[in-house]
Amino acid sequence: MLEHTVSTQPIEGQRPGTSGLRAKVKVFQQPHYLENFVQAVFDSIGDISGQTLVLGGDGRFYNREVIQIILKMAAANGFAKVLVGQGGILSTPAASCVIRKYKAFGGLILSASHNPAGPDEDFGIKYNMGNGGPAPEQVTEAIYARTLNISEYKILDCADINLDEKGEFSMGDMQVEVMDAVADYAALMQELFDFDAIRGLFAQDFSFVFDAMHAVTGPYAKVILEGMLGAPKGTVMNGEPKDDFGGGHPDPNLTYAHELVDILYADDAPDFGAASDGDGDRNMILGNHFFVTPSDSLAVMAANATLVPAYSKGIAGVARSMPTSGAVDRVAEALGIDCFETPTGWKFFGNLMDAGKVTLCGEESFGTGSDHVREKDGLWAVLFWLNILAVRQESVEGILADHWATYGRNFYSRHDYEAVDSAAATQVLQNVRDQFDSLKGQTLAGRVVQMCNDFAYTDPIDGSVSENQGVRVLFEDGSRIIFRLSGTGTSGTTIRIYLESYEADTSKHGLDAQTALKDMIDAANSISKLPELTGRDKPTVIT
Ligand code: G16
Repeated sequence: MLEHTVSTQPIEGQRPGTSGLRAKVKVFQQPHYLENFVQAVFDSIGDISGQTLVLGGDGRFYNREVIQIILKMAAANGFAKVLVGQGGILSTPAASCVIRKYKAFGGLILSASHNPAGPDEDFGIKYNMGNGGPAPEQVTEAIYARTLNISEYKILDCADINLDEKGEFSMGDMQVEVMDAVADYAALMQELFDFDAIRGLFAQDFSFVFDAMHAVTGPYAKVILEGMLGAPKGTVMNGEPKDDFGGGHPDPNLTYAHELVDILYADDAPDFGAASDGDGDRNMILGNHFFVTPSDSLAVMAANATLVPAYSKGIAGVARSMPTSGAVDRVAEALGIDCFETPTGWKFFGNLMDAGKVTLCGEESFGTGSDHVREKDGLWAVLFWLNILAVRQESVEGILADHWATYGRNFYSRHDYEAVDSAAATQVLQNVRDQFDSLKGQTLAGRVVQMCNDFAYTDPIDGSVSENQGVRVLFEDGSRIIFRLSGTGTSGTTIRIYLESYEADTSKHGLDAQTALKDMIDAANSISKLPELTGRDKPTVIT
């Protein structure tokens, strides 16, 4: 078994985005592209000799080949042990769970999340720290800086490991443990939730469909929902993971999860529907003919947390990303707990959770989670809702109507314009920035503009500052229009417009969000000149 040091040269464009490095598979397949990035990670995270690494991915095309390369590089770089999910699989929250449970040094997670998979589609890789959470910006920036001056990487010349067989194997001096990808995560879920109550719900006249979208959550959902909780066989649809996700786009939203949406809006719709994404960290919650926005879902969870055993003593605080609606802020105020507003990206919640300041976190981008791991967690969110439904014995719509009656409704929507020309997208945001001074005090969409700014965040724990995290138009009545460029796309640029308006009047709570926000949508288009600059007359995706 030979250890090689291979000469290489820096490759442009390896700066991690909102959630790691994402690019087309063909880019990752270029000579040295993957190896350079992995070596840059190993060179930037401290002394790894004798340490344990967790490794797994969402099973997308190229996952298995990448696992073998990383194993050989980990061995050559001095790791003592790698814990790898059977078949090379670990959902993102399961990877976080395993890192924490076995006190690993960190983990490499292979995923481009909800982005499509296949030879011409996307791949991704990110490093998670020993707390189980995505590396913070200081670390991702150090990794990026290393990619710019890398000159060699280390790799072992040896046979592949059989990833399908559980057990312990040797690779040079390193031990590789191929472990059950589901067991540790399932055990953690059983500790958090009232499985007896949920089992009782399934024994009643309660119908539920979970869409795994041919992605990583299938095996987890089958074991937990159909196995441990006794949901009828067939509750999990599209439960066989495929390396191209069945040709689909496993993003659990109203556009891409349309198969599930059609079922929940049919005449004989079930009581409850949910979906998760490519790597199992996002979730969508649906009732019979009813969609729960991720922002509302977080607020409902916070308001009902004490119904769930793990949170029965109350929650320490909550956090949401800046573009997420303020619905949870109102719950936090009523509970007398802190609510933190962070930039987009789960990595910003880690410090707050480690410091014990927040228990629940969420983002408008279909992510919710708690301090049980340091990633958002799709199946956890579904179990949280099932636990609430089992205790309250009300419909999803009934729970939301009650919630809005108590706290008021934050009408909310996000409009995405995908694969836009990058220069045009930058100009859309600049147009708004150019009007920061003149908009202040003006009436727009029937509301007075209170202030405009570029959102900046100072981490309350380590004092690090993150600037330019979204262009904001904030109104006196609490309404908001926010413009951001996505940090996760791989084709052109995606513009996101986030729209929010608060309504206290219960008689108006039944309105459709697009109708309630119509004047805000028109105002956003007009101040940014988005239609003129992009040539688009409607968003690619509305959530
Ligand atoms: C990632 C991040 C999330 C973020 C989302 C959207 O999710 O983990 O924190 O909200 O991207 O980011 P952007 O608006 O920059 O595209 P995932 O599920 O893709 O890993």
